[in-house]
Amino acid sequence: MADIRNIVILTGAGVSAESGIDTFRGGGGQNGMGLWEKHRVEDVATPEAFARDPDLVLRFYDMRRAAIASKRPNPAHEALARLDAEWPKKQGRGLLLVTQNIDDLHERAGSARVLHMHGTTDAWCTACDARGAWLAPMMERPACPECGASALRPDVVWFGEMPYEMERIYAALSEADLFVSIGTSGAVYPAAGFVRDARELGARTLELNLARSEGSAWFDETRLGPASELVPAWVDEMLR
Ligand code: BJW
Repeated sequence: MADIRNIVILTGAGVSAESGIDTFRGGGGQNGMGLWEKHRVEDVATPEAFARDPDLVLRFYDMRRAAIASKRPNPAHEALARLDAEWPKKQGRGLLLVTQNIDDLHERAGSARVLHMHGTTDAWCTACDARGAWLAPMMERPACPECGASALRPDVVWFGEMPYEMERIYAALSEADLFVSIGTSGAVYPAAGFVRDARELGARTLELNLARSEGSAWFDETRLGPASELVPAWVDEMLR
């Protein structure tokens, strides 16, 4: 791995599936169904769906926040935290972990540099723009601790909204020697386009997934299997 200095890692729902958090599009979660069960995520994870039926959306995120709090990082999160700690210590080497997941399992495993491009389990006040950690239900329309308005929503990125940290992500992709995608279906842009961007900018590209993603043809290499096995083995290779 002597020629690799800068790594960008993208994770999706598949990295948390073995912690018991269901994926969005089925397969790999605890109950084998997509997270929204009867609904296509594209129909409900939108600002329009929230305006139309806020109870449906708030109930979903209240349940999700509680479920996430009860889960633990798995060996894939732990291996990525080991890489995060060890890789940059070798002079001049950089690593960025970009996750599409709103769960905090990367942080709880010990990863320090994590960008949540689709948000977190925090609350966002649409009246005063304050953001902060939130554990209580939002269904009851609690008041914002900053301004008192009952205008909290989950601090997540829905379809049609701009993902977070895009400038930092594209800056890291432009310097990456290796782009690694872990447990994401490649169905949602702009994340699904990172492999093409990274490749065109000169990076080697590696996919670790239970099944091939939609953009699988763009990867130089694909390894198929559960993240809890593939990721620790790949991290061992990188740190050898
Ligand atoms: C395992 C495993 C195991 C299982 N081990 N692996 C037409 C063409 C192109 C784009 C568009 C278009 N029309 C509209 C768009 C844009 C739109 C979009 O992509 N739409 C698609 C439907 C086509 N995108 C947007 O609107 C985004 N914003 C945007 O584009 O802004 C403009 C912009 C322009 C230019 C630059 C930048 C911005 C916003 C997207 C927001 C997505 N939000 C959600 C919800 C977040 C909150 C929440 O968590 O509830 O994000 S949707 C949902 O999908 C969530 C996820 O992060 C995201 C991706 O899902 P992920 O992680 O890939 O999960 P799954 O379930 O799909 O896949 C699981 C994978 O795990 C599978 O591959 C399994 O094999 C694998 N797996 N078990 C390893 N044990």
